[in-house]
Amino acid sequence: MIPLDLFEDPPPDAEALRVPLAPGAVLMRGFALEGDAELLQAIESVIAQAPPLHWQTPGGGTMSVATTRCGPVGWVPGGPDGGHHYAAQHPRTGRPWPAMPGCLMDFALCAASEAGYPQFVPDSCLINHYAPGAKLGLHQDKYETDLRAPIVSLSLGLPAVFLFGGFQRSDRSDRYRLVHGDVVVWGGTSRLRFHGVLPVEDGTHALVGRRRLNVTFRKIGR
Ligand code: MD3
Ligand code: FE
Repeated sequence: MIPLDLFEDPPPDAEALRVPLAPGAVLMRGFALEGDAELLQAIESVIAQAPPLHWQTPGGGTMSVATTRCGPVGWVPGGPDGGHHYAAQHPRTGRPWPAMPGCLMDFALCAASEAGYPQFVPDSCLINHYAPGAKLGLHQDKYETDLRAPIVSLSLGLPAVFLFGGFQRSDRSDRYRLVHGDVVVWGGTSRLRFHGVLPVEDGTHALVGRRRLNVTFRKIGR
């Protein structure tokens, strides 16, 4: 008899799945795989109540990424110099932003703890919807009041190439491929680095379909 376990995958090596990107920033490959269906269902419930919108950029353009959000603090894209601005309601439905589903909050707390930020409690959750071809230009996220709080990001669906630049727009960028289930926690000095996403290649993901979803959990603190 050949022992059956010869045919099983080797146990995933947690250290190999944990990739330090910069001081304070860690990529946890596949961290969200186990609960992906439940997370997706929670995201779908937010999208159903508050459909993603193509917000205006400060330069008068329209973002190719469509964004919606949930949680108590209503920050949305398109503020001055590429940041975010406050919107109390969804501009089309006129309703306040949906509450953050419990499983999304639990996930954010768990990911932050795992990355070394056990105190983190998000008050805002931004959901970016990428159709094939959608991209996000290089920008900084600096509208949160407490820049010591990290940002937790969750990627689902189609893969994307993430650009991780320096502290100046003109600095060269490192590239990382983010795939379904990858989680990155951005803390420390990495919080103020420029970053963006290259146009998403066309394809279909078995669970999520023809799109990429990126969810960021933030502590805006206002
Ligand atoms: C690095 N979203 O919503 S998530 C954004 O894939 C945003 O949709 C991207 O950038 C996306 O603002 C990237 C990862 C991320 C989020 C915030 C960061 C990386 C970051 C803040 C500082 C440094
Ligand atoms: Fe960003």
